[in-house]
Amino acid sequence: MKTKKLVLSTVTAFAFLGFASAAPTKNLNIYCWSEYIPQNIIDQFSKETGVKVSVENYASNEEMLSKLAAGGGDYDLIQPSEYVIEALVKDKFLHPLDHAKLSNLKNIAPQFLNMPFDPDNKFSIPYMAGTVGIVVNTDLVKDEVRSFADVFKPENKGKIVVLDDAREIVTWALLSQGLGINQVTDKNLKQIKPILQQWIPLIKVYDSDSPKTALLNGDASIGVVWGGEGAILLNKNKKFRWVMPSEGAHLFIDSLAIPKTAKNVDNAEAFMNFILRPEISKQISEEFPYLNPNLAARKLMTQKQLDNAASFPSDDEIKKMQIFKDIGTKGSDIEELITTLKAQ
Ligand code: N2P
Repeated sequence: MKTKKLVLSTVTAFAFLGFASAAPTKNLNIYCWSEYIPQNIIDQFSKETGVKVSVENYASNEEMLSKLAAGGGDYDLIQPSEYVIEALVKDKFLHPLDHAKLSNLKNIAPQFLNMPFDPDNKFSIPYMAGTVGIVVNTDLVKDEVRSFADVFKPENKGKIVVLDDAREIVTWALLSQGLGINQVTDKNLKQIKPILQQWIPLIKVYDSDSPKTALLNGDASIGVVWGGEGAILLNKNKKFRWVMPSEGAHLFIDSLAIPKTAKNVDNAEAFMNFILRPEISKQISEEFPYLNPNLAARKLMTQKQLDNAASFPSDDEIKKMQIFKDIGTKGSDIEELITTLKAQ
């Protein structure tokens, strides 16, 4: 008898609330890399869930971090790379994930789960992985290109497009000296400074959002770009060739994570689980052909997609790749170094 009364009053309370105010808008604020999450994926999610999604883009991890540090934005979902997840976990900035809501995480290849930057994926799920390599327009560059050293030759002055990313540029110079990509010490920065002083004046275009554009419109004939951008170029025209730099490359793992300050955690987790669906993840790869860590999605992809060397490096190539680690305050040293050299 008592129970029944309680149930009845709960129902009445719900009905009352329902009439008293309109259903609250469901929101999700995403802050992500540009050219990475297709608009039609956002639209499908909104249609299915009724969640109103707003998206803001950034072109580098550092741009995202400085906006977060300045207290800007009101984000529910961010998309940092591995070394930034590592730093944000250290800083206790991320919201722990409810794995009960992430049933599709099982679709991710084991090699991309439980990585050192986030053991047990407590705070992040892999979105896409990839590497950075060289694209050559073989109509315009006739010399054999195998390495970063071959790109940054005086003959290529004014023909080069590169990512506008200090950590990247410093990495290529470190690799060219046989140094590890995380060995960012004062001594090594001193060693690579003269190399960068030769390289930087040769560069024509800096573009992290869409480095393919300069290669497509002829502003550049050779470039150092994200794998997914290279893959798009290979698909567009046979004159473009992808080269894995002989000095080495790095493997990036870009993840989705929820800031502690997020107001719409449930919607953020729902979006995570949505993009982990094989059918959705496959569609993401169609527009942005990176190294898709989702094995179930790969099963739905064509052989042509899987054979694109810029999207999917070979297992041997991947094994040799290093992964960025958080380098703490050395991060600002390299920003300063590159800014100074660009201005010279
Ligand atoms: C997508 C950028 C790729 C992110 N436009 C590289 N970490």
